[in-house]
Amino acid sequence: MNKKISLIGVPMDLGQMRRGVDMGPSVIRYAGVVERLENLGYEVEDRGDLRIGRPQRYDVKDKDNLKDLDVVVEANQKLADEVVDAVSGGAFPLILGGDHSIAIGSLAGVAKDRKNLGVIWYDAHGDLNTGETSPSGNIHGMPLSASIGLGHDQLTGIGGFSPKVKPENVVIIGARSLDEGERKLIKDKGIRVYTMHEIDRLGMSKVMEEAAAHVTNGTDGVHLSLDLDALDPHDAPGVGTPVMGGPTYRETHLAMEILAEKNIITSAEFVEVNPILDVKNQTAEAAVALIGSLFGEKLL
Ligand code: EXY
Ligand code: MN
Ligand code: MN
Ligand code: MN
Repeated sequence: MNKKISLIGVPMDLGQMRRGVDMGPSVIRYAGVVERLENLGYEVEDRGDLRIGRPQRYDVKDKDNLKDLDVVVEANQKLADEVVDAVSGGAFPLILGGDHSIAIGSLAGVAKDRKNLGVIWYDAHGDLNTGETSPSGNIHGMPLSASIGLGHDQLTGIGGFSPKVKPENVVIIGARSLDEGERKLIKDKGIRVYTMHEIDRLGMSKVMEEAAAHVTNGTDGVHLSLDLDALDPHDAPGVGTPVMGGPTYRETHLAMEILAEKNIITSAEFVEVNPILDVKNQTAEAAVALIGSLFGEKLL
């Protein structure tokens, strides 16, 4: 693993309607992410938080069912530039959300130099809506579709090129809430999805072995996009869109350890931690423990 990490905070909460997820970077730092990584021997450059604009409050129907589109686009463009800068300095970009809409900017930055990027999308949701299919108009339900080149061109155009990722290089893990348009898209594009059914049936270990093989087949790097709402809400209550019946903290921890053993992840983000909805910062602490495992922490 690259021994130099650039930490980028993105205090964004405009991709969805529950305020508070903008404090995610702050509480993940408070839970000790920098110290945890330094104790593992990494050199961590904390670049601080990006500055995010204010909500626009227009009627979403006037804007192609995309809430706060312009501010979300502006923030993601900033993030893409920041990631490009971190990568050009030779660092592993570790991005802290913020809501999941920021994955558009992370992937735009990372994919600039990796034309065959693999992506692991660890999430209760598919995040494959567009303005046409979204039941909510919330852009945090759209970052994966935007990154494969679908949806509004202000979203797909972030970073100045599209698509960022090929659907065949993507694996979704932990899905248990998919909208009709998302299910259709998964079938049409042949996206590999390990729903909770496959996790229950095969076990997390086998799922991660298969997923790792899939995202490294012909790719030149792998981005991990980990939405804390993937975890069962008992283990990660501090998220805006919880869905019961998810992988446990233990299973997710194992998933991170398997990725660490395989040494395949070249960039990552941890998103959707909302301290207002959390219980004693438990979700931020889970995020930090998972980051520790992803970066090779071992008990013995
Ligand atoms: N599929 C629903 C929507 O598009 O509104 C819920 C999306 C939640 C997305 C969260 C962050 O992963
Ligand atoms: Mn998500
Ligand atoms: Mn989610
Ligand atoms: Mn463990």
